[in-house]
Amino acid sequence: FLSKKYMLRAMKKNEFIPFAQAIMDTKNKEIIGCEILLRWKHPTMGLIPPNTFIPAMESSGIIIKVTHQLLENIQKTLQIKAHKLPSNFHLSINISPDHLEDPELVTRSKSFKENCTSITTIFEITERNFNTDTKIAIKGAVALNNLNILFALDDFGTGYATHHYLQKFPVSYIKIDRSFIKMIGLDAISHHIVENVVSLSKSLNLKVIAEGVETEEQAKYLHDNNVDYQQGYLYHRPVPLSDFLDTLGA
Ligand code: G
Ligand code: G
Ligand code: MN
Ligand code: NA
Repeated sequence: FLSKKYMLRAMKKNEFIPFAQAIMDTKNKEIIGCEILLRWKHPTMGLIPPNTFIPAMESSGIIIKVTHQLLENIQKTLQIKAHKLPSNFHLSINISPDHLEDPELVTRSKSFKENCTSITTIFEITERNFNTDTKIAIKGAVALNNLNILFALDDFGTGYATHHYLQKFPVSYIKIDRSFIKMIGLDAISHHIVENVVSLSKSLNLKVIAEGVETEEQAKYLHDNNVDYQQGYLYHRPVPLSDFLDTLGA
C-alpha cells in the first residue's frame, strides 16, 4: 500500500485527511492555533499515522501533490468554519524540505494566503534529515516568507547542522523535539540538555514551541523556563480539523 501508484489513487479518492492538534499559549493556557497532521483514512486498514507513509511519499516525490491537495482541503474547511476562527489564529503545516525547491509551492501558497487572510500561516520544516541546503530551497523559503508565511524549525535539537539552517533560512519559531521534553524531571544531565536547548532558542530570539507535553511537571518546567507555546497530549490529542474548529466555539 506504500507504492506510488496506490498512494496516488488514494489521493484521488480523498483518503488523506487533515487532523489538527492544539498549540497552547504557555502564559494564559489559551489555544493560539494548531498544527495540521496528515492521516490516511484507509478503507480497510483504518487510520494510518503519517510516520508510516510520509517517508514513502517523500522518496517517491508524491508528497508534493499530496501537500497541494492538503492545502486545498484546509482552505475549504477554514472557509466553511470561518466564523469559528479566533482572531490571530496560528495554523502550522508540515512541509517536506525538498518541497521548498518546487516553485509551485509559492503559487499555491499565495492563493492559500489570499483565501485565508485572517490567519497566520506557519510552515514547519524538520531539521531531521534536513539536507535541503540548495540555493533554490533558500530562495523558495525567502519567497514564501515574503508572502508573510512564517517558518518553524521542527524537531529542533535532533539535526546535525542546526545553526547553519538557522542562519540561512528565515526562521521565526523553533519546536523543541519531544525526545527532549520527555527528559524533563528525569535526571540532572537530561535537565541540562533541555535547559541548553531552551537557552539557545532564547538567545537566537526565536519563539519556542515545546511538543509532546504529557505531564503537569513538564508544563510547569516549560512555564518556569519561558517557553512560549506548548503542544501535547496533556492538552489536546489530534482530531479532524473540522471537529477541532467546532470545539473553538463562537
Ligand atoms: O502524527 P504523527 O506523530 O504520527 O506524525 C509523524 C510525523 O509526520 C511528524 O513528525 C510530522 O511532522 C509529520 N507529518 C505529519 N503531517 C505531515 C504532512 O502533512 N506533511 C509532511 N511532510 N509531514 C507531516
Ligand atoms: O514530527 P512532528 O513533531 O510534527 O509530529 C508530531 C507528532 O507527535 C504527531 O504525530 C502527534 O500525533 C504526536 N504527538 C502529539 N502530541 C504528543 C504527545 O504529547 N506525546 C507523544 N508521544 N506524541 C505526541
Ligand atoms: Mn511538526
Ligand atoms: Na516535531
